[in-house]
Formats: sequence, C-alpha cells, structure tokens
Amino acid sequence: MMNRRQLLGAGAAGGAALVSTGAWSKTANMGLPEAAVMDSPATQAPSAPATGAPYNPVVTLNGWTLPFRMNNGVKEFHLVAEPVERALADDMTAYLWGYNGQSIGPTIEAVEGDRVRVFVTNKLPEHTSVHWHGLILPSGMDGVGGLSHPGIPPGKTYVYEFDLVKSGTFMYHPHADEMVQMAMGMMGFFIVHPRDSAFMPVDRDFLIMLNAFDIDPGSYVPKIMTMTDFNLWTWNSRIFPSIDPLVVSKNDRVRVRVGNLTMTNHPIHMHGYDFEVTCTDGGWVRPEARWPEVTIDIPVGAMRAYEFDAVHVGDWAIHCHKSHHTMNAMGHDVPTFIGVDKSAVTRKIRLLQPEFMPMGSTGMAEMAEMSMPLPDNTVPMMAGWGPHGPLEMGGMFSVVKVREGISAGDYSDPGWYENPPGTQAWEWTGELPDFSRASGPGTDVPSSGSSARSSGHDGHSGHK
Ligand SMILES: [Cu+2]
Repeated sequence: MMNRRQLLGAGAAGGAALVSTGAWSKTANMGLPEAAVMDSPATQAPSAPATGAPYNPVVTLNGWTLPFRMNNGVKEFHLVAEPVERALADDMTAYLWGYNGQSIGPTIEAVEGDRVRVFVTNKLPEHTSVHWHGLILPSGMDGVGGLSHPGIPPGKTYVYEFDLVKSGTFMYHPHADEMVQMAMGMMGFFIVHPRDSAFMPVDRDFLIMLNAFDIDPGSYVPKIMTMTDFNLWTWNSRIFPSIDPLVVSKNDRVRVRVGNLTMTNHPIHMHGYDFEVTCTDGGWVRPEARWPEVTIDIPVGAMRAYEFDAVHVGDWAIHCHKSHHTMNAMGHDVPTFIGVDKSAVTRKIRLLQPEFMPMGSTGMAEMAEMSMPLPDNTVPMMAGWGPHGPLEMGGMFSVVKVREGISAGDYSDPGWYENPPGTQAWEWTGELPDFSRASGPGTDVPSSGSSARSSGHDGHSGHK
C-alpha cells in the first residue's frame, strides 16, 4: 500500500515507480498496463473475464469494455483521456474528447471485493481528473480536481486505487473543467458485478449512457457553452438510426442500465412491457420497494436500471419520451405552417428558384421521406426506415428485438419482426359513414344505427 504522496509521485513518474513485483518486471513497458484503443463504433461482443471472479459481462451499445490485467490480485486498467473522432452516426463524425479512442469511454467491469488500480494518462491539451460517480472509496481517490488531488497535467499519468466494496452500476467522468470536458463527450460506465453470481442474475445486461451534443450542421466540434438547447441527443455518443438494436431471446431475463450525464432529465419509455427499477447508482432496490413502470425518468447525474422477462416477441420501440429528443439536428426558430396555404407564394418563389419545395403545411412527416441535399457531416432531422415505411425518428431511439431462439451471446441484428397474420393493425376498406360531432361524454363513434350507441349508455348505467 502506498500513501497519497507516494501515489502522486508515482503518477508524475508515469507509473513506473509502481513496478515492484515479478509480474510487473516481466512486462516490457515499464509497468503501465497496455492502453487498449477501440477504432470502431460497433457494439463489441461482451467479454467474459479470463481471470479473476466470474461474472456475466454487460453489453455497451455501440461501445466496448476495457481489458484489464491481474497484477498480484489487483485488477489493473489503463484509461487514456484524449481527443477522439467518434462516428455519432454512419454519416456523421464528431471531433470529441473521450477515452481510449472513443466517446463514450470504454466500460470498466470488475467484481465486488476486487481491488482495482486505474492508470489515467492525460493526452488532452489541459488538465483533467476522473471522478468515480457512486463508488464508495477513500476521499483522495474521488477525482475532484483541486479537492481530492491536483488536476492531472497534460502528458502525465495518475493512478487511482481502491477496493470495490459494493456491487452496482456506477459512472466515471472528469471533475476538472467539467462543463467543457463533459460537453466534449468524456464519460463512461463502471460496472461492479456481485461477488455472488446467484445474486439477481440476468441473461442480457445492456448499458445506455444518455449524453448530448450541440454541433452545427456541417461542423465537427460541439459548442461547449450550450446549456440546454442541444441539437444531438445521443445514447453512448450515437444517434438513431445508427444506434444498434437491443437483441434479446424470448424468455431471457433482461436488464437495461441507463445513466444520465446530460443537463436535463430523460423519461425513457419502452414499449411492449412493464418493468421495475432494480438498481440506482446508489445500489440495488429491494424487491418490496419496487413498483411497475413503462416509463422511467432518469434524473440528471443519475442511473436507473430496470429488468423484465422477455416474454413478448416483437419489435418494441425504446426511446426518450421528450419528442424533441427523438429528432436529430434541427432549427428551433422554424415557424409553424400547419394549415397555411403556400400555393400562391410557391408559384412566385419558383419563378426565381424552380426547385423550391413548400414544407410544413400538413405537418413535418414529409421531412422523413424526402432526401434533400444536406451539408457535409450531418444527418436528417428524422430518419430510419422500418419494414412498413419511415420511422420519422432520430436521437434517443432504438428497437428492442425479442425473438425465439437467439443463442446466448448473439447480439447480431435479426432483422425486422414479421407480425403473425391477424396481429397487425389493418386498413378498414369498408364504407365510411358521414361523421357528426359527438354530442357529449359517453358517446363513441357515431354509428348508422342507434342501437349500438344506446347499448353503450346501457352499459355505463349498469355500473352505477
Ligand atoms: Cu430525452
């Protein structure tokens, strides 16, 4: 064990001073664990640990888990804070700050009772620190720059070392020039698995970090001064339709852990199921303290994990219920044109600009179907095509795909669900009556015969 002063000294020396064991001296890199780098935004297969206590690994959508090595019983990780190029979508790249080649940073996974040592190398142009959100640890390891320890200067490596005294879902992010560094994309998950593998086991365990950026169409760097009016609402620094689906086999027990490091709350709504919050960043929720939900509001600076048994096959939307958060970049100073007849003005404008298209008179769904030329490096406001047409979504949206017989560990997209005959909404092709206004409460669709309506009233009166 080293005290804080020795630790900082070791950090300033690049961690080399920590080399003291046989395992270390055999490595050629003077003791620093290799800093793995990910160059792909694709969801990486969950990685079961090759050493240490066993656990069921999590799946970070469009992300990955940081490899570790064991050094005399201590789990060692190496985070590198650095500028990264992250594909927010297949057609859009952002110049962000992140960790080990990506934003969000890699997920750290360990086990309750583990001792961990996290080397943090700073390749940013300013100092940084790493705060371990929710973890119970010594004050000097808490990562608040200037309070817990000096900020990690550019080019230096600091070492954090602590015991994982409880299992649960935690996060990491800078606590130094925090507004800028988080606006630039610096954040990640820290999962501590239960030591007892029989404690609340699940078959699939998904991670979603809610984050947000403000990037003008055609540009690459987020506007760091934006406080609330972000234009890209992301999960794990990714926007729909480029967010991978949550692939699930029927009857799997599924956990979804959602962290929020944006500046506003996000009511996360999942279709097809009801479910219960089983964990917050404060710890596991006792069974008697849970209640059913279909939407879970994720407060700012918090995490909520919920669980369900995947008994309903199908394609089920999962999204933020703030409708502006399921849109990609758009202007907010657009007038409302619903009900406006633009035909006269369109004729005049087309004399000057023959391609002019009037928009918005009937709503904005037409935005999803047309392919207007866009500036380089941006994405349409609403996008995504399903088996039955445009989804008209963006931002914080994905699909939970529950299917029969998906193998354990298989997260590949099974394609679109085919609804069995007779289980899909259909078009009414019969005659339509002349509709008249409802006359008051208790009256449903006017029908041609009076008997249907009066029987409805009889039904109500029978309950009085
Ligand atoms: Cu939202």
